[in-house]
Amino acid sequence: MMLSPFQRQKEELSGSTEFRMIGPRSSGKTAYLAALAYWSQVRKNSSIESITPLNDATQNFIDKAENILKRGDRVAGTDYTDNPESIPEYEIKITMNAEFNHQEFEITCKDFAGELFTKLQNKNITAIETYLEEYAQASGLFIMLEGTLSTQDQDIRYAQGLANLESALKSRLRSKKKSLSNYPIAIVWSKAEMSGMWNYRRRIPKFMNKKYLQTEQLLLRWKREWRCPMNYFFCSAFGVKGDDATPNVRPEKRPDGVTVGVIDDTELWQPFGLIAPIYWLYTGQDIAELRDLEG
Ligand SMILES: Nc1nc2c(ncn2[C@@H]2O[C@H](COP(=O)(O)OP(=O)(O)OP(=O)(O)O)[C@@H](O)[C@H]2O)c(=O)[nH]1
Ligand SMILES: [Mg+2]
Repeated sequence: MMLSPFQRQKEELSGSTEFRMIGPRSSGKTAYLAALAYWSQVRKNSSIESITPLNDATQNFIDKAENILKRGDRVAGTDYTDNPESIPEYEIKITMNAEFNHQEFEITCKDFAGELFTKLQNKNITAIETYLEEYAQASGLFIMLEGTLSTQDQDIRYAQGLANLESALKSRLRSKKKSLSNYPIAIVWSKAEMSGMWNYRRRIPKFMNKKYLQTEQLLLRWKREWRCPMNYFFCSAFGVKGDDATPNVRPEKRPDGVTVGVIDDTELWQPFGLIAPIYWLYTGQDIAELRDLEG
């Protein structure tokens, strides 16, 4: 039987995967990557044994991540550029723990600005041609959506942006003769430690149906039409404090007056659901345990 790269057997797990992320402004993309890159240096008993940066850009990013995650600094919004080729590519080697037979795999991704999603929502497609090209070349897509602001308005804007993304990507994949059904898409809802999400962490379809109906319907149509692997995840870069499920977050006012969240108690920092979507994008395997684990 021929296996697509997406359906690797556990024993065959080696090599690399290159995915691209997209998500609205402030959905938590940079914080997610920072937590992913830095977590294994803090705690050794997660699903990850080690994370190794494979280039200088990744090492620099990890050094910055340390300030956010150890000192509770604010995450800076990512600046938009017209030329995604100028954005550093993060290359990370992930080594899983003994329970996962110390499996190793490499991922490559870039931290794009949320402004890109705004342009998609406004159907400003010509401005983002080079980005779309990168998405079409990648082996999978990581869509990050913030789950805490579940207004009808936000739901509609997500659905609009995703509808425009779907049609723009479809034509590019087709013109590259790439099969739509071989393009896995992970939908990752961020900030899942917050009330309104935490209780749904094992019932994500229910969460989407209740709080993001338009988005859910759009994604179901997308999956049906492409016949592609699509899976939903919850994650939190900040996590909860201890066992009482209190979100480990403190509101802080930025100089411009906007209130943002920073990690409250960095000693108790314990993110969750970071690896599950990447592991799935790479192997096609959805491991329940990884969804719950910090790493
Ligand atoms: N509560 C909570 N807040 C988070 C989490 N991750 C990120 N944030 C906050 O969400 C805000 C935006 O996070 P970023 O990581 O900068 O979001 P982004 O998607 O990179 O945003 P752009 O670069 O503007 O596209 C910041 O105030 C973060 O502190 C999380 O897991 N939980
Ligand atoms: Mg960012």
